Amino acid sequence: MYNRLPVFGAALLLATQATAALQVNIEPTTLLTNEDGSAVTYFVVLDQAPSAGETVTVTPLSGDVTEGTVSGAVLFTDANWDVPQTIAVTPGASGDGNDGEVMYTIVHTTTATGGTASFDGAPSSSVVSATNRNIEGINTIVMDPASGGAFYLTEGTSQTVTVSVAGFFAPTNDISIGVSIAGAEATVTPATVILTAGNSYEATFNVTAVDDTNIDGDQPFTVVVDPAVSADPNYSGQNLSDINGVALDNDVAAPPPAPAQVTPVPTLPLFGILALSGLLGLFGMFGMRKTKA
Ligand SMILES: [Ca+2]
Ligand SMILES: [Ca+2]
Ligand SMILES: [Ca+2]
Ligand SMILES: [Ca+2]
Repeated sequence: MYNRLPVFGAALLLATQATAALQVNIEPTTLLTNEDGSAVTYFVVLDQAPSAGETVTVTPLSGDVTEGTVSGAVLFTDANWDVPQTIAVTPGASGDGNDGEVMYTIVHTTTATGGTASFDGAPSSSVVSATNRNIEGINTIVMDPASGGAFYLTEGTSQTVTVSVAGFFAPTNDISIGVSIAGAEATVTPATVILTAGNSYEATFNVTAVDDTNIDGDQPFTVVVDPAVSADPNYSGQNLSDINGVALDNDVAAPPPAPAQVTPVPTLPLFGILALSGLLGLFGMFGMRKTKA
């Protein structure tokens, strides 16, 4: 299922590190969650193979577990070092009052055992900067997921985004939000999300990475989210963050042309022709002798 991700890992390597230093690569490095919302993910991968027999453990640590907790450590060996592994970030729930948008960081420690333990203490390419949005005591609109590895989409695959009202006061009018894609690497449908009393002010849109035929590598795209349009002043103009995604290329170079087929030597017919010419030659010699005689 992760057939594209080794190449993604290679892209990360190119993007973040050109030297031979051992490093743990992290993508994406910014995350946005909502209190009571769904978890988002990011990827971890090594920039080169550890030594034979070595096990590398990358452990994430949340800087604020009341606003976001992380899933457990991920392990790499020389067999899976280039296959990105997922870490999930679960947002801290509501119940902590109207605390606004709280930013915190997720750092990583790297340990290694076995082999030459070459990755022991290896640094990470970046910390992850996460933001958990408050939903209490305000009228707000949220998207889930709003960021993260869910938007690293292999060409041809989609991600559904749920848009809903998370305010304490129900809207008094419909809310419309336009969504569009910057660039040609993805599409979005529908182009307008409409929250109404009929759908309990919750609707979805889909982001799909375009399955082109270009061998163009992994390409970034942005889901542009327009400010909300509504006659309810509590919701009008609310401007949700745009979504940053990556279309993971699934096109590969055509294999080199097969070597030209060598026509098998027709040994038997050729032998026959040679034998026939030999016989004809003999007859010719006899003929010449007769003429001379
Ligand atoms: Ca909070
Ligand atoms: Ca809160
Ligand atoms: Ca394609
Ligand atoms: Ca492509």
